[in-house]
Amino acid sequence: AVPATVALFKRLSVNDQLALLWYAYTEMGRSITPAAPGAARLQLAEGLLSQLKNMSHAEQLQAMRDLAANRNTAISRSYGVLSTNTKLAFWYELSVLMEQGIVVPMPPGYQPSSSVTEVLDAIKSLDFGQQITVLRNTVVDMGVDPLAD
Ligand code: 45D
Repeated sequence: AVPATVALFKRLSVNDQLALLWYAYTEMGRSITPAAPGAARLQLAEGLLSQLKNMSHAEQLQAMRDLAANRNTAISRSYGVLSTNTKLAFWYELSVLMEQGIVVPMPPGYQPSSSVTEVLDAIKSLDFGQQITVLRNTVVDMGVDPLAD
């Protein structure tokens, strides 16, 4: 079930991937919070997060699209060196910053596409541990590995 769900995610467009992560966060946020000792891990992503915080909303959105699309940018390369859990903690923190209006918020009244709803439903049908595994497998392949040739 996990590989099939990850495959569904990877077939989504870049916008839909971002939207999916957002809805996963809003639905799972409460259960994730206690499980996210992200604070310690986030120090490793601090430079990356402060660069994003200093961008305009349009630039932040572009940077997130670039991550999802594996576009080779400075941000994507900095992301690429993070560990998998730090990548998750980084996305989690971006969601929190979106709620605070520091990072570009979801457009008001945004309606997820049917593909997003489909992947979200597939994730919801999994148990919590599997949900985390799906999320790990989606964010781990984002960005660019600067050590790959
Ligand atoms: O205008 O360290 C669209 C554990 C449309 C434990 C858009 C853990 C157009 C160890 C593109 C949609 C494994 C539990 C705009 C950690 C438009 C540990 C924008 C786990 C504006 C950390 C969309 C942590 C945007 C976990 C900007 C499970 C969307 C963390 C952005 C999970 C979406 C984190 C974002 C999740 C989603 C984070 C930022 C699910 C982030 C999701």
